[in-house]
Amino acid sequence: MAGTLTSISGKNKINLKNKKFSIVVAEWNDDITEPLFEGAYNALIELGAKKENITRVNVPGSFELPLAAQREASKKNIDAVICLGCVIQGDTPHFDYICQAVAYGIMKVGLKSGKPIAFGVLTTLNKKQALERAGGKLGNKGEEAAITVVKMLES
Ligand code: RBF
Repeated sequence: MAGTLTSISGKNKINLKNKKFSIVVAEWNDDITEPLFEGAYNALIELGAKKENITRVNVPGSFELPLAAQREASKKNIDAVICLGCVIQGDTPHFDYICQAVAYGIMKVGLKSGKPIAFGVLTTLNKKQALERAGGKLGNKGEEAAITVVKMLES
């Protein structure tokens, strides 16, 4: 299946031993973003990254992800950034504003920096959908975000 760890495991085109990664994690909905972080971190290690080359940066909510990603991407020694967050729809239109701003902001950081920046942000209608995508029956989107930046480093 596309995007799973097994689809890339053992056949990386590049050696990740000297590549440096930053994982930016939103604290909002941390019962979801923690498993996303574990998925991303473990995937990088499994693909050959070194523990000491993976930095974690926390931000309060997903809206803060683009700025933190920009700060990380502007560092010379960072090769790729993985953004992790979880926005769950509520009763007000905040969901649409946050999701749109975050998606656009993260894309801009990638285009401006020229470095792989992954959008590992769940945008779900409820907590159940989020749990299913954070290590549940639909996999772990943090893991998939890590695989994405590795694929982009290879391309
Ligand atoms: N941040 C998230 O990462 N996920 C959310 O589901 C989320 N819901 C929010 C709902 C409201 C009404 C507000 C005002 C903020 C929410 N945030 C959420 C926080 C947001 O990303 C950001 O941290 C704050 O708006 C401060 O800039």
